[in-house]
Amino acid sequence: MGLRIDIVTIFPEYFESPLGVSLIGKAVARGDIEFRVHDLRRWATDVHRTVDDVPFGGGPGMVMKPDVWGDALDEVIGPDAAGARLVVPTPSGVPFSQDMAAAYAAESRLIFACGRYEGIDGRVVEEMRTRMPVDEVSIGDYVLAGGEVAVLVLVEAVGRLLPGVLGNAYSAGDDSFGGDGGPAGSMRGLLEGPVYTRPRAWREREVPEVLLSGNHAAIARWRRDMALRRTAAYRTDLAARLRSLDAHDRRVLAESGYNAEGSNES
Ligand code: JBE
Repeated sequence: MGLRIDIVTIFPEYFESPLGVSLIGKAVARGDIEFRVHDLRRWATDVHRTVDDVPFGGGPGMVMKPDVWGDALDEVIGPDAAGARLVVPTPSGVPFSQDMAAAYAAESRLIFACGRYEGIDGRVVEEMRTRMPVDEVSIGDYVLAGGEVAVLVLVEAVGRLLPGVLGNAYSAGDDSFGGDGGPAGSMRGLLEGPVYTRPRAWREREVPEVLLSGNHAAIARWRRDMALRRTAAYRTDLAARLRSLDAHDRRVLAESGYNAEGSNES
């Protein structure tokens, strides 16, 4: 049982503290996740430990060499690729999502390949796809210097969904994107609204009265309204995809300046 994660990178030291602390560190200590971090340069063949070369066709930057990556992945994967999935973070990948995090948390073996420079020679993914499922995934529309930070993002999103990782399993289900929201109505697809803790009054600001009322239905309704308002204001793309909205939901969205045509007048 548990999830085995291999990471291939030219910066193995990058992963030392993040994988050792907090929720992921505890999951490792418990044996729910096992990490193996591999230095790609181990598979370089020249004295300079070269892992990149100039791009065919010209252009800026360097491309990571297929021979080095191929040998690295062959050895890391081993003779039996069954049950393994290769994940390659790249800004040109499919957008990573909470649903993908949940699917990865149900896998037994993930191999992350961290590219640097302009990326990895395209034949590597082609070749590996003949042996196992390969996902090219993006964590967002911005360009990082390499896949290492993206892997940390993916690992944290997956790691917190592993059975037994979160102290309170229900709190994973209430999150923006992930949750089914429980019996008071689905929050799925909505951004979470604001949350509050003690003290009740802080710098003249009071916590919303409804949250102190003990009226659980009213609290659930208020939370959903705040979530609808935030989604309308910040994420018209998510608002457009909402299903099973009732008349009240629609009014809250409309009052927040959202209209079903997808523009936001506020
Ligand atoms: O999103 N990503 O996975 C990336 C990987 C490498 C560089 N930039 C990214 N955005």
